[in-house]
Amino acid sequence: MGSATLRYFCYGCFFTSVTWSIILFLYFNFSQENQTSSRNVPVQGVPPLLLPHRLQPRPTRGRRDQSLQEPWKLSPEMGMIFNEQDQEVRDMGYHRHAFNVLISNRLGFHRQLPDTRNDRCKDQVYPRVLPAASIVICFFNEAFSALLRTIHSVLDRTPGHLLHEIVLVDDNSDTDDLKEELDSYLQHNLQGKVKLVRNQKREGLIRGRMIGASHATGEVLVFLDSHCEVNEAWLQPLLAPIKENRHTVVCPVIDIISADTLVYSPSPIVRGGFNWGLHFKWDPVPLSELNSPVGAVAPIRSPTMAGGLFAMDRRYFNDLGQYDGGMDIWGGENLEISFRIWMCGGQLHIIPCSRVGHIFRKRRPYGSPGGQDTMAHNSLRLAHVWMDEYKEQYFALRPELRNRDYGDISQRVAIRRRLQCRSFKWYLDNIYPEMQLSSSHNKPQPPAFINKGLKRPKILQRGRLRNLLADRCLVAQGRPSQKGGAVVVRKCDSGDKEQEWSYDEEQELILAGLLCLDMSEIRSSDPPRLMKCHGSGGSQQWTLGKTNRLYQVSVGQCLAAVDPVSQKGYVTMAICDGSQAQQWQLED
Ligand code: LR7
Ligand code: MN
Repeated sequence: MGSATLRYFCYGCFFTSVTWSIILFLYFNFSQENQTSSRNVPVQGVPPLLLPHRLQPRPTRGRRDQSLQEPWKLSPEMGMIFNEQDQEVRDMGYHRHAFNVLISNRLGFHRQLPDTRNDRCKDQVYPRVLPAASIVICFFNEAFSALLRTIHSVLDRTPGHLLHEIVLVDDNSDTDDLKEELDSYLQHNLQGKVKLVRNQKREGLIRGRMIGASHATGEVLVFLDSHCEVNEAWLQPLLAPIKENRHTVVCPVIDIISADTLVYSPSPIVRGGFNWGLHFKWDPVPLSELNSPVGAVAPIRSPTMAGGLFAMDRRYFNDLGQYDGGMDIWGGENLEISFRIWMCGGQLHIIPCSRVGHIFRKRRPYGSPGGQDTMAHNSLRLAHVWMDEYKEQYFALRPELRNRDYGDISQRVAIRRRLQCRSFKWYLDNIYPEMQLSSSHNKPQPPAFINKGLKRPKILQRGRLRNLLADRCLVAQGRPSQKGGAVVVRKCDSGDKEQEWSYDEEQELILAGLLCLDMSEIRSSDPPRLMKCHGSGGSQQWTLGKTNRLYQVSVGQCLAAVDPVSQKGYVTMAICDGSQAQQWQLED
């Protein structure tokens, strides 16, 4: 940690006078990352361009056109490409950052956001006196405009007396604009409350956050990714429960900023879980948790956190053992800290009234310096320290990791002992009872229906699965009998038996009576495929919600059509957002 240099900057004065207002209209759809053309595709049923606009955000100095009800909406021109330079910004942006940097730059450092909170949140009253927060933001090669919008969103939407400071940790980025240009911007535009720490070598986000925390002096630490935007009154609801009980760790609801359009949209209220591949996933909130009369605003107990966005008493962060400094670059620390919080006497809550947007990218645009699989290394460490005999569930999925070296964990084991933490069994029984043991890969194991007396699960529904956006049906890319084969959307044909899915009481989706729609629990970013039905839920378990979404239980995501106009008809798993691309109808 001695390898960091620290600088202080000034902010203040004039940023408040500059309120960029993007008073433009919405509804556009951009070509996806893998396309290089500048084609803009109108979304079905969407109104045409209403206003001609300037593309650059414009300071309004408090003057806003009241006739525009929804000033956060984006102009269809926002993503258009007018010349070669635009094309280059967009293409390089996707290449380096995996999101649409052209739009991010055009948005500028300030923008208005839709208030995504439940209306009842607006009536909540919080104590005026709350512990002040140090906001810790680690970044590695972040897009300049996304980083600055993150910082300014905090400055713009946090009451001064609650904002102790912002601590930026540059994890040895090598992009030019994050050097002198960033120094100069911070120096000239931001006063007093922003600290910048520069790592002399790449540490990764886990040690990076520990370095940030060591420079922070506020009573509470709030961690954010470097491509976030905090929403209206986001901080008070996080600080209040910590003030009440400093062993409570809290997460905001993570709203979705689209990587392609930068449109900010609300997330449904979900909570954190994980699968035996040790990947984080989103789970529906059990009814028992939502039953309270204050359901829409009350904190929700969450077995795990996504990792990037949370608030925690600073002293408690230190007492609880910060993070595992033996973990590298990316991955695993989110489950590790979640298990540690619950098993060692704390609690982890999601706060529905606190909303922070995050740019969800389709891929991670960076690797680790030596090309190692840091997720596997970090997961091994957490399994060996925290999971007792249940680490076998992980090894059943990843047998090749059983004898892999994971470094020295003695200090972490000592922390577990010092804090007298409970067993992993206690955690599963009490905090995550929904977690099913023995996933599909825990073979040899006959399909569940064989154990249940040779009775095949009852078919509940049959028909074609039509995607509402693409208006096409889910089919096998090759033959429906081909194990491991991909699925795509093609023209619907009611006479075609190879398009027929059955949905049974085990929540399996079976194509043409042959194979089940299946997700890899090891590589949860892979698209779904067709596999032999194993009858033990998890990777083959899909819920068909009333909103027509196809939710995959093991990875906690929804099935989506990738690009409705492309003939390729690819589908993917994505964070559930209720969009049309994620709506499927099972019909005759
Ligand atoms: O070497 C690195 N050094 C860094 O400083 C690599 C990354 N970073 C920074 C990076 O610039 C970013 O600000 O660390 C932050 C997180 O990295 P991302 O944005 O690449 O991670 P992610 O959003 O893909 O992944 C999620 O899981 C991670 C597991 O290690 C972290 O916990 C991330 O913080 C976490 N992000 C969220 O929880 C946001 C919501 C996503 C969901 C679900
Ligand atoms: Mn992120």
